[in-house]
Amino acid sequence: MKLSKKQFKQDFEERLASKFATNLTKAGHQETYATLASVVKHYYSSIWTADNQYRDEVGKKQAYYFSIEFLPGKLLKSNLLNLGILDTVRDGLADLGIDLDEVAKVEPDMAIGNGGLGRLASCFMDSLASTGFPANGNGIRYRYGLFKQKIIDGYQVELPDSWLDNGNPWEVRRADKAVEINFGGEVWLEDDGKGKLLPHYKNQERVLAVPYDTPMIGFENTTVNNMCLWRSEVPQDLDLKFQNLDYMRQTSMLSAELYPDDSNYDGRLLRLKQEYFFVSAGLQRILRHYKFTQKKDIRRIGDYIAVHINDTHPALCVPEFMRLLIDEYGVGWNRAWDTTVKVMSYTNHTILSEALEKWPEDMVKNLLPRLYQIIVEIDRRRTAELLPKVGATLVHNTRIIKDGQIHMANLAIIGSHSTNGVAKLHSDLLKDVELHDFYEIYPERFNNKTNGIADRRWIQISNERLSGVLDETIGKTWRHNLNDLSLLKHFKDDEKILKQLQMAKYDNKLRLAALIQERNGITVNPEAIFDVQIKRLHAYKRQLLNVLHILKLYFDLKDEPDLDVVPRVFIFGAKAAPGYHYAKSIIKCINEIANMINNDSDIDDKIKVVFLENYNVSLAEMIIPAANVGEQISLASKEASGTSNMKFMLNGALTMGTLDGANIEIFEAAGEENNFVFGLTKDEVYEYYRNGNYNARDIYEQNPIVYRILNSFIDGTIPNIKSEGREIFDSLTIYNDEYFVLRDFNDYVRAQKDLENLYRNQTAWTKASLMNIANVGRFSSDRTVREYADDIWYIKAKK
Ligand code: 8GP
Repeated sequence: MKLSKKQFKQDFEERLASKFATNLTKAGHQETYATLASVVKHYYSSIWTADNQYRDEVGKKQAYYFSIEFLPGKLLKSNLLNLGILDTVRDGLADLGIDLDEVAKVEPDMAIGNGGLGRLASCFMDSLASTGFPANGNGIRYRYGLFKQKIIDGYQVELPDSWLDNGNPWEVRRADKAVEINFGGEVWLEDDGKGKLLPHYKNQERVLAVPYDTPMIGFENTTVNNMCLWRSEVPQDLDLKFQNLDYMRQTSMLSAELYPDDSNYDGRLLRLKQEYFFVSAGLQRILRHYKFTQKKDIRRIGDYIAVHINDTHPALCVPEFMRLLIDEYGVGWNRAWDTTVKVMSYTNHTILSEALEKWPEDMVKNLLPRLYQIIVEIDRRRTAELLPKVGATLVHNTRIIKDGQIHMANLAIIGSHSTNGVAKLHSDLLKDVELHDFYEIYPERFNNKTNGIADRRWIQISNERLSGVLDETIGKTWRHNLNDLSLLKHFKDDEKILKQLQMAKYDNKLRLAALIQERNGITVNPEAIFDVQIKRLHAYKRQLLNVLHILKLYFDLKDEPDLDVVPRVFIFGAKAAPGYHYAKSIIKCINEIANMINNDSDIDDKIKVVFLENYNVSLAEMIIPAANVGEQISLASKEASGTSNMKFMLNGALTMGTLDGANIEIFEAAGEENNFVFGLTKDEVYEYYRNGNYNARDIYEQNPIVYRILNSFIDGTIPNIKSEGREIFDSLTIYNDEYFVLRDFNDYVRAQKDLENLYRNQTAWTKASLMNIANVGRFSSDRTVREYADDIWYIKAKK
C-alpha cells in the first residue's frame, strides 16, 4: 500500500489522542503499541474487506487448514513488512522520538502451539497469503498459550502464558458467526416419513463456539486470508438445569489451555473435546458460508472447498463433515462419502508411534454418539467393500476401529484423497514402513511435500543486517523470489562480499551476546563459534549427544589447559513437556554443566554454555541470525523434517547434522562439503532394529572417553545433580540407549573436529556459509504451499 511518512505521523498522533486521551510525551509503551496496531489495522481493513468481497463474488475454490496449533509469534513487524510500510512507519516513529523495535517488544508472542507442527502452520499462513492463494486457517483461541519456561536452580518451572491480558489488537470477534457444538447425551434415528433416517437427540451438553478472525496479510499484494480461532462460551439461552458453575467452568475450559505435550499421547477427555470443538465449528462455518454466498447445490461443494487435516488432531473432520452433509444438508451417504474424500487431505508429521492418536471407543461413543455411529458405518462399509479385493490381513491392519480403539491416522487416511509426509525420507518411510499397508491399498494417495519456512519472517524481519548485504550484492528480487539468492554464487570468491557477510554475522553475534549478558549474566566472546541447538527437548533430538561432546571438550581442556581450541559458545533453547521427566532431567544437567564450565577458571573463555530460558519464536529470531552452526543431530529416521535447519541455512549457519529429515535435502542443495554430516544412516538404524544387536554398555565399557564422560553424571563431577544424572546414565548404559547416542558419539566428535578446523580458515568458512544461503531457495514455504495448492487442494492463486 502507499503511505507517506507525513500521513502516518498524523494518523498515529490522532489515534493516540482518540484511543487513550493522551499525547506523545505521556504515552507509555503499551499505549504506543496499541495505537500503532490500531492504525495498522485501519490500513489493512479495506484490503481485507475488498478481498473477502472479491472471493464471494468470484466464488473460486478455497482451502481451509485445520490445525490444533499455530505459532505465529509477533505480528506487528510482519504486518508492516507485508503491507510494504515497514520503513515508512519506522522513520515516522523515529521522527516522533519512538523506536519501533522497542514498541515491538511489548507485543506478546502468540504462542498457541508447541513446536514444529504449529510453526509450520504459521509459515504456511504467511506463504499462502503471500503467494495469493485463497486459503484460511482454523484452530482454537487458547486463553493460555504454551507455558512460559523459567529456569530455577537449573530446573524447568512452568508458568502460565496469559497472553491476552492486554487484549489482542489484531483479532476481530465475530459474534454473529457463532455456532453451537453439542456433546454427549443420547441419539437415536427415526424415519422422517419419507424413508430417510434422521437423528434425534436428548440431554446433550451445548457449547457456543465464537470465531475470532485474524487477518493473514500477503506480502505486497492484495490477498488477505483469515485465521479463524474459536473460543468456547456458554449459550445465552441455556436450559436452567445446566446453569451451574460446573458447567460454566467446563465450557470455558474447552478453549482455555493448549495441550502442552507434543510427544506423548495422553487420553484425556478434554483434548478430545477440543478436537471436536474446533473441527465442528470450522466445518459448520464453511458450510454456512458456502450456502450463503454460492447458493449452489450443496452436493457440488467439493468443487469449492478443500479441508486440510494437519496431523491427526483434526481427523474428526471426516465423520463430522459426513454428519453435516447427511443430517443437516440432506445429502445421501454415497455422495457424502465421495465428497468427503475429495475435500479432505491429511499430513503426517511424525513416525513416533506414541504421537499417533488413538481414542478408546467408549470415550468417543459417550462424548460424540452420532459421530461414533458414523465412524462405525464408515468402517463397516469399507471392510465389506475391500475384503474381497485385498484380503483379510490388509483390511484388519488398516481398520479405523480396532482393539477397542479409534485410530485417528487410519480415519484420516481412509477419509481423504491425499496423505503426505514432510520430507522425502519421511514420506518414503511412511510408504515403505509405517503406513505400508495403507500404501498397498491406496498407493495413489501418498505423496511428499517437503516443508519450508516463511523467509520474510526468517530473514527480512529477523536479519535486517544480512538482508541489507544481500540487497547491495544481488539486488532485491530475492525478497519476492527466494530462488534468486542463487545469484550469490557468483560472489563466492569475492573477498569483499565474504567480508561483508562476516561483518553482518558478527553484528548479529554482538546483539545476541548482549541478550545473553542481560538474561543469563554470562559474558560471551563474539569471536567464538556460536554453536546452537534450539528445539523442543526430546530424547530423539539428542540434545544429550551435544552435551556429551561438550563434556569431552571440557575434560580435554582440564587435562591440557593449553590445548589449542577455537573458542565456542554452546547455546541451547528448549522446552520440555511438563510431564516428560527425562527431558526435564536433561535440562537440569545442561544447566549444571553450564555452571560448572562457565565458572571454571581453567577453561576461561574457551567454552561457554548458555541455556536461554523460554525458547519461543521471538527468541529464535534473535538467535538464528547470530548462529555459526545449527545442530540437527536427531537419530536418522526420527525427525520427520525439521524446519529450524532451513532457518539456519537461510541465515548462513552451517549445519552439523545427521542424514535425517530435511537435512538430507539441505545437504543435497548446499553440498555436503559445505556442512558437517555424521552418524548412522536410516538403513543402519533399521538394521540394528532387525538384528537387535546394539549393545550400548559395550561402548561405555570399552571407550575410555565415553566411560569418563558418563561417570561424571554419577560420581559427583557435575555438581548439584542427583537423580537426574543417574537417570541419564542408566538410560544409556542399562536401558541400552534407545536413540543410539553412544553409537554416534565418535563420528560426532570427528565431525566437530572438522568443523573446528574449517572455522580456523575464515574465508573458507564464509564461502561455505555463502553456499548455504545461495542454495536455500527451495526451502521457502512459498514453494511448499504451491505444491499443496497444485497437487492436493487444486486451488488457484489470485493473479
Ligand atoms: C514436527 C516434526 O517433529 C518436525 O520434524 C517437523 O518439521 C514438524 O513437525 C513440521 O512438519 N512434529 C510435531 O511437531 C508433532 O508431531 N507434534 C505432535 C503433536 C503431534
